[in-house]
Amino acid sequence: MRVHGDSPLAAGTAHAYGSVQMFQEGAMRGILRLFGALVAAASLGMAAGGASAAPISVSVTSKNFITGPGYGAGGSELPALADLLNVSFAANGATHSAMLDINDVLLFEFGTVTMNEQLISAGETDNLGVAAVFSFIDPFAGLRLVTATGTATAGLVSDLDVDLTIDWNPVLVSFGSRGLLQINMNTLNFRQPDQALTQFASVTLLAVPEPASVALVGLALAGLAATRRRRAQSSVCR
Ligand SMILES: [Ca+2]
Ligand SMILES: [Ca+2]
Repeated sequence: MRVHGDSPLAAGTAHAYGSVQMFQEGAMRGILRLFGALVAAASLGMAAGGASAAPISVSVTSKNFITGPGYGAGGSELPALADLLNVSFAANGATHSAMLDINDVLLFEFGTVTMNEQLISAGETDNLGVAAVFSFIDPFAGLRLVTATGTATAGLVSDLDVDLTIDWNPVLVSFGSRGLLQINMNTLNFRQPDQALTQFASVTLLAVPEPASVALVGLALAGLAATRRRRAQSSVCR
């Protein structure tokens, strides 16, 4: 697996972890979890049999965020009235491109998310879904969404606890017989007032699933048939 992109982990080597230390604790944990998920996804891809093919050109832009109606600035901050969670989402709009072999990862900064609340009221904890819009140029042209649930906990933000979690759901995107892309993003955990976290995104080229699955089933059936033959032969010998 190779990692392409503009994040500290893009080098894909052990020493890349050292440069991650400059990141905020929350972002680092998120990135490491994301990286773990990437390794797991890559292992899965390899286990599935990874058909070898020419590298595929992947080019994608971090277009924008679409936020649920629970987010917003303004309105009342009186605990009894407050109903908008002040979080700003900014996609950086940059385009990222790489030639990916199967299991390779294009890892890049999608944007920045900042929470500007001192106190979260009960009324500010609902309707906090988010979608991130990816605009692809290669290997297909079009938009793809990754969605997240947002979970806020009412109370003072300045304590040590996590106040808002934005947890993304990985998306698989098929592009015909050439294979599958998986889009994923690191979980964001906000713990402090006025905290800004970097939102990373990864695009992984996974193995072509169908032929590999068929091959695995074929192997299993062949194994079963061989076992039956051996049993039949040994019972004849007796
Ligand atoms: Ca508010
Ligand atoms: Ca806190």
